[in-house]
Amino acid sequence: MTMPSMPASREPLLADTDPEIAQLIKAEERCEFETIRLIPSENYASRAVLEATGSVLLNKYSEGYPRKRYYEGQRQVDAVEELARNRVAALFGADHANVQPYSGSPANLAVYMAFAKPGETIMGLALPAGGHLTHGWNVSITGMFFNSVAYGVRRDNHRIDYDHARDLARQHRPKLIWCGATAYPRIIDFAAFRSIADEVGAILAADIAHISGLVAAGVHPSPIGIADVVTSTTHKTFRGPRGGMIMCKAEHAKLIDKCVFPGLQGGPHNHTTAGIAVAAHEAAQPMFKAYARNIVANAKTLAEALLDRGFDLVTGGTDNHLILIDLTRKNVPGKVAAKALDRAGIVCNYNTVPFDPRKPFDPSGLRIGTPAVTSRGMGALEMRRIAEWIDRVVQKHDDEALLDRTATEVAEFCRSYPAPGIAL
Ligand code: DSN
Repeated sequence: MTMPSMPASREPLLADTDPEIAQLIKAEERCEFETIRLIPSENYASRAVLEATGSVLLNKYSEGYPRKRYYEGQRQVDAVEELARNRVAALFGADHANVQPYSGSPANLAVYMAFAKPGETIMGLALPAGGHLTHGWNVSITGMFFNSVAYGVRRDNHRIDYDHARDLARQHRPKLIWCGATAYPRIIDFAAFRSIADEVGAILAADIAHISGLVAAGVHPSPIGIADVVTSTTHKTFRGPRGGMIMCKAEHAKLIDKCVFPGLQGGPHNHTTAGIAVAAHEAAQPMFKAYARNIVANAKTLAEALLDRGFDLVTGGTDNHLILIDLTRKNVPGKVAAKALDRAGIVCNYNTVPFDPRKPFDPSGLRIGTPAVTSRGMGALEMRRIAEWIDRVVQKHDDEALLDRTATEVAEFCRSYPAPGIAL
């Protein structure tokens, strides 16, 4: 059957064409509005970012890079991508930015492709210590195709063990060293990793997916100018669309570009590129600096309020957007607590803690963070209230009536805080 063409203004809306999907999207909007979202890698993209990401740019194929494409009709797309990469490079002070990676994992794979051959040695922070899968963990392709050596955190304070990382580097002489984390609440000492990499002649890659918004705002030290290459997702503290980006020194620009396309990917997702451009523009505004400062201030207040309530925190607190709660002494498994909190309208994820005696699918910890709640304008008072709810739910995790009552209170509370991008 051929579809009759009609003016867009008369095309049926999603709710008419596919009510099932429309209803699910509405339900997700409501859920994101009426819950306290504490997953540290999540956020609320602005309406402007959503608009750019949901645009007709997704209709266009653009293999290649601005002014060097394999398809015609690129006037707009070239301009969009140039704006995106120039804004990202200017924001972070990088020589070069590539904004085409589909997300963080493909961005990291491009770095492997650029600097290491299969079978060669690479080094990264172990997953159970807070590292990312793609930093060489054994279940990831990066741990299968490369000889991966993992450094960890210290037993006494759960902070990155830079001395051990240096010893391992001396012993194994990796081609590539990753720094950066996915569940680490402290500042990362990029200069320490630079000195380790220099000692063994390795390329240093910093994955700042979790903290790129904080780095852009100057709230976390920047690895630009220290690491050879810096990767990030674009949807966490950076508050853009789901995507990836790579920044590097000028000397590596051509190689990185070649590894992203044609090395790993086909056509870039131009609608995402536009969303990244908008997010970079937003992140360059003074308001964003204040936002990033508030993320960290909120995390510190929330951490203190949890400590006051007898929670153990990995490393004893936080310097960034993220808190890792060790529930061992509370005698509640992380998964049980996360599920009870979800039921009560507080969304977080269960997580391993360093040297966790429990299994990854049933670990001892909870990972929480403040980027999304800070996007809603919540501050110190609200963080204390959230700590009170967490405490209550963890203590009485099997009290169904209490969980329901808390969910109602949380939904009522959330109504006072507008969520970027959501108009109910
Ligand atoms: N899934 C992301 C996170 O939650 O940290 C990392 O890839």
